[in-house]
Amino acid sequence: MRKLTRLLLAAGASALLLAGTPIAAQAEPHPVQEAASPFAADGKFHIYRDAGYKNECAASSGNVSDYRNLGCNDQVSSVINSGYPGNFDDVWMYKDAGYTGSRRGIYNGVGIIDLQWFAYDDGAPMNDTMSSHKWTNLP
Ligand SMILES: [Ca+2]
Ligand SMILES: [Ca+2]
Repeated sequence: MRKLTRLLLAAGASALLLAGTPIAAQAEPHPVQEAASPFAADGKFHIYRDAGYKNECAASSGNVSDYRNLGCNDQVSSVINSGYPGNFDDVWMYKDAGYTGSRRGIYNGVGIIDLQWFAYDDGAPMNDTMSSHKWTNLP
């Protein structure tokens, strides 16, 4: 039991460490270029119920204000931003419907294979909590 607690604490600490900035490819000197190749641009933000880009729920070229309309509210565990590079090619991911609550940005051309290791900018865990997303231009 003590070991399990320690593991959970470690996971929580990792999530906190990864909070606070828009998500780009990890540990790459040129994140956008490095990340672009695995995901051919199709103009859409892909959300998946499971980690590893499995069990796709939706691929949206527009904003989605409530994931309940997609049938995967509070279920998303991996995402890919394969929008066309250009204006409004980044995405805000929100914990609550209506583009509210905790949020975290993801740059164009980036995928997150497992959200359990990521947190919103305020430190809240991202896995199985997303409820809306909106295209934007991240700084
Ligand atoms: Ca899930
Ligand atoms: Ca939610």
